[in-house]
Amino acid sequence: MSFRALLLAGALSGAVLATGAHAADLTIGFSQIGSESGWRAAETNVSKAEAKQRNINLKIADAQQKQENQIKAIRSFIAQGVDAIFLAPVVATGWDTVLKEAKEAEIPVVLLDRDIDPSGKDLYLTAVTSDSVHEGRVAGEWLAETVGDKPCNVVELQGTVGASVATNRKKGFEEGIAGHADIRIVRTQTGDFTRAKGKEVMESFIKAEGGGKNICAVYAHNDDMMVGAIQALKEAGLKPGAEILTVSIDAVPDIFKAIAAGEANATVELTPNMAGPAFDAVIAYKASGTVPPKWIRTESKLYTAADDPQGVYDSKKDLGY
Ligand code: GZL
Repeated sequence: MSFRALLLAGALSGAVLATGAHAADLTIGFSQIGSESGWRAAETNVSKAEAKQRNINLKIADAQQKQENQIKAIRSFIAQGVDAIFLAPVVATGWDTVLKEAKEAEIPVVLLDRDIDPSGKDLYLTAVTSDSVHEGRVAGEWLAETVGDKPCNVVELQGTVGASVATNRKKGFEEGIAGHADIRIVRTQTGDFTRAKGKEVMESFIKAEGGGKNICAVYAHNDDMMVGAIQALKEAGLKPGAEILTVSIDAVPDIFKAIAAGEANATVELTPNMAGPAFDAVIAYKASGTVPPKWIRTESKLYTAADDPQGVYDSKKDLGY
């Protein structure tokens, strides 16, 4: 029985609340998007490790990137009477009804790695995410600094349509290249954050852009789509990382392997450990009513070939990506 269920059953006196919830009594339901990318797999693996460290009973539901599966999972967690719900929202809209049900059941919700529309601000306790506009801006500024005043046609692989991070990374990148009129996004399409789709869309960009000779740079909203794009570029006889610049986001091991091989140029790091800060916020909230800030922001860092890519690859390769 979860801590909350025991409480409801009256089996726990107010004294426990005064002394605070013990993490070991907490059961948390995590509505995870899926396993669409190496970063997502790492987030899931790190969440399990962080829960184990805190003796938290973590129940993870994989939605295979479908919002309706996430909504079903949230309803199931509510019916089970979990102590808190983690939600990595695949898209930013369509959550009000089910999050209102969680609120009515007095089950706190924490968003992980993506946001929901501001109208839902009162429906969750806190959001543990990066600043995805900033990530896009860092990527755009790196490209602007790298190409200087030369003209540069960019093709963009967007993340999942409607995902907060896709909207924001696009916005940030455009801010980063603003003021450089000769850097232009000439093609943009979603690759849904996956390697396979990233490769497929890149193949279509190559065909549409004169066999690729008009392409100066590729910007991908995550490294997995970039790894797919690199494969497509190489199969077309092109030289990613050399004649075609690449910049993407996540800092997964395989992008460092590509940078070390001279086949990619830059990535912006996103920590897979969103669950650790989320667990700590829930424990403090349950134990002493401490209300966390509405946004717990994780850091971002640009990596290029100057940052020992092989060493970074070696340090990341066993972290569950
Ligand atoms: C970003 C996260 C994104 C990753 C992708 O916070 O939501 O989802 O960048 C993943 O790899 O699919």
